[in-house]
Amino acid sequence: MNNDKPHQINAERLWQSLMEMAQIGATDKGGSCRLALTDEDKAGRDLFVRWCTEAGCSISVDQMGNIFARRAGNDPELPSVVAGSHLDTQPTGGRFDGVYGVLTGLEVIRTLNDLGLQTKHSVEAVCWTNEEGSRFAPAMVASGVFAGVYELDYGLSRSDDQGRTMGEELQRIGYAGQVPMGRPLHAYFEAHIEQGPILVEEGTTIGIVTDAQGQRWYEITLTGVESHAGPTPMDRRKDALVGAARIIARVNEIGLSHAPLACSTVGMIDAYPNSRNVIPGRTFITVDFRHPDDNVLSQMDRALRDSVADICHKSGLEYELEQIFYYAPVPFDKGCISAVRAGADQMGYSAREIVAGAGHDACFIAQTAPTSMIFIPCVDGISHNEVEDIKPEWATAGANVMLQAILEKSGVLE
Ligand code: HGY
Ligand code: MN
Ligand code: MN
Repeated sequence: MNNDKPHQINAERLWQSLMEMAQIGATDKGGSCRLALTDEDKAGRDLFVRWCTEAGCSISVDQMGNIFARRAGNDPELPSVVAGSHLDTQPTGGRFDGVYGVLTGLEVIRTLNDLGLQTKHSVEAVCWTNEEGSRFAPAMVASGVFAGVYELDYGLSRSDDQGRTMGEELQRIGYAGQVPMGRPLHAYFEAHIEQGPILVEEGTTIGIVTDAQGQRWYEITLTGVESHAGPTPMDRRKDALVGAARIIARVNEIGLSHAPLACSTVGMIDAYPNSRNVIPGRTFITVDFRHPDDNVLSQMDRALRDSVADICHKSGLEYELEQIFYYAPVPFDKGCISAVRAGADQMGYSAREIVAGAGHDACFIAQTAPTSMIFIPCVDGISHNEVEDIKPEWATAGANVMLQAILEKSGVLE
């Protein structure tokens, strides 16, 4: 650091990289669609690898396709300081969810190069595979395997709605790495847009993320009797779509009953045979529960199971209910949180502590390494929507805080 001002990243270069990455899988409404392990995801990965190679990094890809770009420190035996996120998006995703964290990690490396700084610990930028859990459920699979939450076979066998597995798709796009999963990290930081309204409505620039709320995901299949919409009397029906409708309403009530912090969502529904004059014999729905208190998440789980049993009993339906994803609320590392707070202070940014409402790869990496996150606002708090947007100065601020935190944790050699 020169006498009066802390080092800063190159704001224009970061913004240009964000805009160039946004051209890959760009949608008509200004968003991004790079579903995990599609050709668009491959193109984004290839661009990230090219940029990191140009920045002098060594590239390694592990068995789940996680990409690590390493700027060597002067003691290769020491565990790395890592910063990153994901490049895969939702089908109607935004230009910044995940991407911002990956390119912030790269921008820190580019800035260390500009400054000619040597660090004790190596510094790495990482792109985690399939954070979103949209094409391949559940979410955060590859960071989960890295952290030992899931076995490698489980991760590689996750399949999409066409039956293609992650392992097959990693091979197809050339990112089936050979590097074994998992290793010690000195620290992991993830910069991310908040994806909610708190920072932007307060006018606060930096979120010092102290915790992340827990999640439970379920898949529910209801089976009734397909029959003709005309001659079948109403009291003789076993209508799987009416049953699903009652459960969907109940899922919403469960969320509202644990206000203000609980979240409950049914995001997907399939009706079979999906013909306007056939009473649906089968429906499939997904349920997503979130809460910062694990006990409340358990109460919501109990309420769901009891409600599904009661609704199906009264509607004459069979059902299968499977929980496919769960992690408890995550407390991040005090030392990493302090490094983020100090970075915001050094840069003079407004900052406040905040709990992450979304899931992030950091939630699993926190189980294996000192971890925390840096949030920046997003316009109107909107994300998982093509209109997702940020101000360039927010992007710059988060990356400058990341730079200070990494300088602290990696040990700069004068
Ligand atoms: O679902 C989530 O919170 C994340 O976007 N995968
Ligand atoms: Mn994300
Ligand atoms: Mn997301």
